[in-house]
Amino acid sequence: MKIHPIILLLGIGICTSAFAQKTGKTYKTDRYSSIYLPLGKISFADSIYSFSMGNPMPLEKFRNPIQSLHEPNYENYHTPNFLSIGCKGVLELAFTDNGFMNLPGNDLYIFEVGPSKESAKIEISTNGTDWTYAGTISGGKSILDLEDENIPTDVIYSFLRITDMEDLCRSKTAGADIDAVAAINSVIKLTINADVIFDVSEYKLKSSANKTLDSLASLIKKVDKATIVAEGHTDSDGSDRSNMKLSENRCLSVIDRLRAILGYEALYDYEVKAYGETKPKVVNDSKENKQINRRVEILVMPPNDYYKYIPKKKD
Ligand SMILES: [Ca+2]
Ligand SMILES: [Ca+2]
Ligand SMILES: [Ca+2]
Repeated sequence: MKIHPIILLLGIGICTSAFAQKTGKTYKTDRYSSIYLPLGKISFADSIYSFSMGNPMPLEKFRNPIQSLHEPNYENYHTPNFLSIGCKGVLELAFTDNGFMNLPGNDLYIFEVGPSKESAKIEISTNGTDWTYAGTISGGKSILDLEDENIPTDVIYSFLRITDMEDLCRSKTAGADIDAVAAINSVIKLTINADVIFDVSEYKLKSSANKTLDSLASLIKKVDKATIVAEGHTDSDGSDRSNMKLSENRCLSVIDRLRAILGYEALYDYEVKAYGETKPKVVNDSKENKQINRRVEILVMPPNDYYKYIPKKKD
């Protein structure tokens, strides 16, 4: 018998207008416009996954890939605070403290700088190996709504690839000029090994779980207002029904503790998604694999009312 995941909404309506939202931040995109990012400086690409300089190359001072990471800091065309990727250059970026999804509204913003807006192809990936076309930036259009390419709405991506499309190959800054890459719809996802916080088949937290949940809470605190989703998963031992119940109870234990640590007055909503054994990460065919499947995944998402502040795309 197929058992559907149990989804409980534990959120309490919280009046937020009186509170300052310190995580979200507005960034200037040019002299006249700006963009609001719900997760502020967490939103940006964090590390270079790979970089293949195009040909012709830009001047040497514009070749430092690190300049494409973190918050935008473009000053002017002569100051090398950005990376020019060269004609047909390929830059692969990784998001390490956040991921991005196709959520309502625009999802990605590429800070392509300098006087000429060069076109580039954008692809995205969950694992850095399999890539999906996500759109093209060109002629001043730097924003992408993943909905336009029918990107699924339940997948978290962690990699983004930019490929220069050869608009301006003979220039001091040949190729697309990347100052920063932002995930507008940013989420944080963390996985807890269930064995670390629970005894076998139990849902009461072990006393040694405190340390794990404390450090989880301090990560969550990077976001001052969010929906925290706990997703519970088991291995395939035991019945479907008992595993569903176990994963639900474990999520509730984790949420109860997080709530206590983060404070009941904090601006978080909580949600539990129990999946039992229906979504294994790996095949349940060995002791090691079963341990990988026993887990609680924590998703930290800015709540829906963040998105209404994001400007709608113009074109
Ligand atoms: Ca980041
Ligand atoms: Ca979208
Ligand atoms: Ca930069």
